[in-house]
Amino acid sequence: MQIDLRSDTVTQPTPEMWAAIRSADLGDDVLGDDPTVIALEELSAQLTGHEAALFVPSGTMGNQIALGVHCRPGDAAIFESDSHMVWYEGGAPAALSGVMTKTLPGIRGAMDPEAVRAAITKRTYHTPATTLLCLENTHNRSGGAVLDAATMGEFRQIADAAGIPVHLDGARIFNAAVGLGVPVSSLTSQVTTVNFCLSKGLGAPVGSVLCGPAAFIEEARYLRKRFGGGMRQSGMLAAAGIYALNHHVERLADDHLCAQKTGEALQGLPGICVDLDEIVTNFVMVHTDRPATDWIAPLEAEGVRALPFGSHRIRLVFHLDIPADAPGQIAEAFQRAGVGLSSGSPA
Ligand code: TLP
Repeated sequence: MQIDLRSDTVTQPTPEMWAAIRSADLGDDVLGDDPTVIALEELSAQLTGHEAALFVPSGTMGNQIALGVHCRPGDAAIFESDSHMVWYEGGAPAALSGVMTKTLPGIRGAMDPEAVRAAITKRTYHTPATTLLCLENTHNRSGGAVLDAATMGEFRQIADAAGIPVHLDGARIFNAAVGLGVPVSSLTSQVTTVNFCLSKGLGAPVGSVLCGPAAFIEEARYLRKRFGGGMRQSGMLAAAGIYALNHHVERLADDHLCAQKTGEALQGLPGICVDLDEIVTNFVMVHTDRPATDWIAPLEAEGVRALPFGSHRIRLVFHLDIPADAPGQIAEAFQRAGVGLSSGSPA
């Protein structure tokens, strides 16, 4: 059996989740009467400590709707320079909302607060108005790194002082909460708006939820329609989301443990290096001596699928379809793949 560590997006619904999908009450969500979507939105708002919520097809759409509501064309928004919204959303801030991305380097996803303060410009004859600060938690390109509540609160204070909102790309905010051992609301209530994904570690097949003030969500609903994200009998997807929120949050700790054990099992293997201190949620970043792309096919031949994430880095993402005994198998696959590589000519 293949161990698919390409992403936590690859999970299949469990039998119980399928049962929840099959028995969902459906309506037409564009007409506003799908009871299961309404129930998911209410549950999401309650869990995150926000007034209202909107079910959207993807994390990308949730983030980009937020940007479109918070900003006007020509405005600037601040992002950590390795953030998903900058790297992996197809240039959407510029293409869809005319937003200028101001990027600041971070350490494990955390920007320097003083640099953030200094980057917030007011609209003058020369400078654009900076109208949004974006955060990402957990931080994908930093290997699932976590921002704690105090750090998030500090960014909120800086934004408040400048009179601008904070949007959180919380695709994996439940991993952050479980990793820190805190209720998710202690993180999500620090920000003006948050988008979280049901389709990642939570194990639902499709969907994300954008949460925020009621007036914001009303505008977001309008933009969702404009972006083509209005769905009809989407209660069947929302039912999977409700099931995931009720049954798959606590178990994220199992994925974190599996990641940690895999990191330990990979220690000392030739040709790779893993920093155990970097493993705080469900990601393991494997640093490779040879180009990361050289490893992918040999690993797949040994039963492990993974993605290169940078020239000499492979990302392993743990999720509910990965069995608890996988760490040993993964280490064996790396060992065997490495033997094949070292017998070939060096890159
Ligand atoms: N991330 C995907 C890829 O796009 C890289 C993955 O496999 O990790 N924010 C964050 C932090 C994300 O990691 C992702 C997906 C998204 C937003 C977008 O979610 P979707 O894929 O639902 O649009």
